[in-house]
Amino acid sequence: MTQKQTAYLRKEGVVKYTCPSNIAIVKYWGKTDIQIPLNPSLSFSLKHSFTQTSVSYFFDSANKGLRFSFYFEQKKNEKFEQKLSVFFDRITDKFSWLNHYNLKIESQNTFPHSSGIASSASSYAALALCLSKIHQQLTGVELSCEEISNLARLGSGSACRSVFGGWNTWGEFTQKKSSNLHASHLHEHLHASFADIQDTILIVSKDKKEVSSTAGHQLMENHPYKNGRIQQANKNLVTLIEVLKNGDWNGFIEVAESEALSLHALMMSSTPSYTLLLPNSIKIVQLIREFREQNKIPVCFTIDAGPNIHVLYPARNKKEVNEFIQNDLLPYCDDKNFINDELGTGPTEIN
Ligand code: 2P0
Repeated sequence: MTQKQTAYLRKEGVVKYTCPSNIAIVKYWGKTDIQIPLNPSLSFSLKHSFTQTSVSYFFDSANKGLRFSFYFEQKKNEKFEQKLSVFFDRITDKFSWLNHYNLKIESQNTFPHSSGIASSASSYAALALCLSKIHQQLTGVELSCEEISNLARLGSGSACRSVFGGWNTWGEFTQKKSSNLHASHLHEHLHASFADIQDTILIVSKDKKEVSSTAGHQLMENHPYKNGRIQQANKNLVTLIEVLKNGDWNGFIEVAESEALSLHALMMSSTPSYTLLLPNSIKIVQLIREFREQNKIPVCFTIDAGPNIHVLYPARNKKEVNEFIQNDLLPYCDDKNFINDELGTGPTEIN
């Protein structure tokens, strides 16, 4: 046994975290190197849509490299184990104890698969939190939230924003200290109507999408609108931060809807081009705009990389918007499926 191995503080243990997904208003789309974003993004963390992950670890003197197994909803998931191998390869230089311990990772989500909620964001962030905690238990070294966010980014870009609750930026831009390596919590005093923002996710389709986000990011590399997109996101981000401070819902609506439709326009103009929106997605977009115009209620949409629509509104308008959703929008959803969510406070360690 080497000196390094005997230095670890524990032989075994188990850690458990819940971690929310997040929804971006200014979208991350395109990357260089290992999850370095082409443009800065801004999201808020959800409350009810989260992943719960536990990692059990035990020291094995016979180990000569990483050994782990992954179970999703109690079933062994070899496909995700392969993805996780790539992640672990990226982090074993920082966490050398990974070569000496066996890990059993067990994960489950509170939201259904392909529901328009980014499961990679909450999964990798939850795992990063668990690994950081184990690191602390074995070495005595506690990582900062930024370091944990950096770790989550190496699993999935958007995951770095799930390590914090509330509103978060990720990616460098001119007017604020924000890093490409990790997310940063927006510490500015935000208007109360954005501190209780509601997000009702309308499930237009549960089918697995034809083009993954990772493939979509790659198509930005030679995209004809790449530079224009980078400029647009930077401008929208600066505007959005002001809007959030001032409680300017009209400004918010303009940025949120422009970002959502621009994201899908980038997909439609990639080579090869593709569409993830469905006819019912567009119908819902039109109905939200009509309802807003007629009722002067601040309600708008954002869309992730899929056909499902996130309906955003302040808590004070919950009653009218929920009635509108029930009566006018659910008929365009798959089996009238939807998920009510809202801004949340971030991850929790389960003892
Ligand atoms: C976002 N999305 O900002 C954007 C908007 C989807 C649309 O980040 O390859 O799962 O793991 O870094 O983070 C989805 O992409 O991709 C995403 P990887 P990720 O939330």
